[in-house]
Amino acid sequence: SIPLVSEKQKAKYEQLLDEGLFVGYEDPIRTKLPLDDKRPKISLWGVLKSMVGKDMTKITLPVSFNECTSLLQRVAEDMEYTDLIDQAAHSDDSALRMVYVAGFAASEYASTIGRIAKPFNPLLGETYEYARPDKKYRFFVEQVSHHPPISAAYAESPYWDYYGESFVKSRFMGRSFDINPLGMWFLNVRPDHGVIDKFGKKVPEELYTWKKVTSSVIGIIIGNPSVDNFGDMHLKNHVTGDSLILHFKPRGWRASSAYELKGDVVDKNGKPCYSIGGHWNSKIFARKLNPDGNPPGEPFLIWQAAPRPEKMAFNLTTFASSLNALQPHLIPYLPPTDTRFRPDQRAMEEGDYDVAPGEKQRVEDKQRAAQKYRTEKGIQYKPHFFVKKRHPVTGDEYWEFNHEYWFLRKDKKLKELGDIF
Ligand code: CLR
Repeated sequence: SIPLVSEKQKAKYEQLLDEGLFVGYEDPIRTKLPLDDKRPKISLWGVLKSMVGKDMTKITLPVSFNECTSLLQRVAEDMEYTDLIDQAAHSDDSALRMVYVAGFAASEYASTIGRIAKPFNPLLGETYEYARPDKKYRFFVEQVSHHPPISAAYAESPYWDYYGESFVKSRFMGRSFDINPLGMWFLNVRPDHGVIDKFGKKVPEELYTWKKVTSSVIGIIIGNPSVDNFGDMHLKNHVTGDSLILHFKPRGWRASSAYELKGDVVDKNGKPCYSIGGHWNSKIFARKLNPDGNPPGEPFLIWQAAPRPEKMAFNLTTFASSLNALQPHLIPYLPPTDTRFRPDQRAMEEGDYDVAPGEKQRVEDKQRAAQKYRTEKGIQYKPHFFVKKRHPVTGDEYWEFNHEYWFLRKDKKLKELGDIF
């Protein structure tokens, strides 16, 4: 496994171990769902054609359009390729770190291929945790708002902290179903040998930010729906001043331009340092640029999508298939609000398509009743583990994690968290 080099990395790892990073994750990682996917095939267009202009929260679809993941777990899917940000921490050149950070930011889109299904909309107060002792990270996400639906997440490892909000605006445009992420994502990287900031001072940590690009379901009318991801992702290193605009090309008519992305990392003076190019569904490469007129370096591979085994239920990736496993060692530590306990989603995973809709109705009614109760009593809802604040460096609004979750969890004190299912 990868060594811990800097004092900051060692201190962070000690803290994670102290807070029980490995506890509960002793069981083997699940690699596929227990059952095949036996949903009836229904035409998406047939169901959607009367819903032009509506957003996802207003569209009620038969459960057979759901996949048995929740939007909280879709956020956790960002964790599939954290090796890239570990790699960033092991690089001494800040522009090269940006290359790996960009690879990480783009890598999450590979898993959107073939997933034309609606994840479960999390209930207010629903939580989801996922830790990987083998990769030294842990992840936590909480549904902090219902109208509009907002999930706040915080992931950490000795080498980095990754946090932000998933807040998407969606609209069915008639031909396409567009999903626009509004939230900002933040990444602190702790490089092995520190950072020289833009003023020439040595500091232990750097901060990156970016927003996710637009996702869109296209080909609905022709009956061959697929997911495209497009737009400009603006990545910024606030400590060194490096930046990158990563351009995701819209698929267009020619299949040849599908999945393409490219962009140049520039330093604080605007000098190009690395060029990035590739396809977000398969491979991304980078090459070093020499602005002095010397020829650029040879392209090298920075990321490759994990193989997608055929016949995976709901077309999930191997990684996504691991997320909802209710592993025996984990159960005593989980709060009752964890997605793994959500009955409608569990029914779906187990192929009980008759049970799932009724359970979905029941938990949603329960959520409405709780909201009604709060309104009558004049109680303001407060998320358990996040507070909305202004970011000290960027000034953006963000959700600050209060870190209590892992402390409580270690002593199995999360059992009273809430009865939402
Ligand atoms: C994209 C990456 C973001 C988080 C995120 C949020 C919402 C997800 C979206 C991702 C992928 C596409 C998505 C969407 C919600 C609904 C939509 C799953 C993961 C699907 C494809 C819509 C299906 C159409 C229905 C009408 C059946 O970081």
